[in-house]
Amino acid sequence: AQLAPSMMCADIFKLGETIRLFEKLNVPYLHIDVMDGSFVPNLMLGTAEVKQMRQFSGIPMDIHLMIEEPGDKIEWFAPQKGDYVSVHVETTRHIQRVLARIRSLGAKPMAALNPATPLSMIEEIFPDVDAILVMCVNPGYAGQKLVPQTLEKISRLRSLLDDKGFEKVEIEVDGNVTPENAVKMRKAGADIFVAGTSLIFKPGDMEEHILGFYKEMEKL
Ligand code: S6P
Ligand code: MG
Repeated sequence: AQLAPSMMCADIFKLGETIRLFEKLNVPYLHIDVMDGSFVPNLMLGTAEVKQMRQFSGIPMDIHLMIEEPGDKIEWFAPQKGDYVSVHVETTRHIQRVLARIRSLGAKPMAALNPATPLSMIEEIFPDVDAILVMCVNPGYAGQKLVPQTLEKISRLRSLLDDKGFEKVEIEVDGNVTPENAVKMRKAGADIFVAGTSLIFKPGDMEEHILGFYKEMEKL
């Protein structure tokens, strides 16, 4: 199980020390939520934040583009080898082209699905992705409640991928990943866990939250 802390949930006044802690704990990705105020009802992180974080740290990024027609904006984020870039099937009309562009830039392509979007939307693009992002809340905000039927969706997706020979394609989950939900999500087949206000950006010691997560995952 891998963690991808959601940087929009971080305290911007402590951003430097928070990222240094992630480096110390070998956190594999920084999850970057990009929102355009059109596909989702909020505005969030942009190119300046991504650029500054890259200059500050070498932790790979997991860039989650919640924007209309992301195809011509991929380069704005200067994807690097080791990064994931995810685009939503709901907003990307020629998604195979966009996924191929992400790969040609050296990054790992990922397709994202809202809770209400059926898995049939991605069945044809398994060869084009390294991961599928199953949204477990409707995107736009942190601090929302899990849409319960997404748990069963994760296990259905895992079986579908395995049955078709795509065992290597990872599943990322995003939204209300509490310690309890993370266990259920892991059992359903999730590999990468976006950690927001439900898991690490909450009261208490962040290092303990992160180590506690990995300890729970090891037991499974
Ligand atoms: C939601 C966004 C997410 C949130 C994350 C917050 O639109 O894509 O990445 O930042 O879900 O986590 P939590 O634990 O507050 O739901
Ligand atoms: Mg996200």
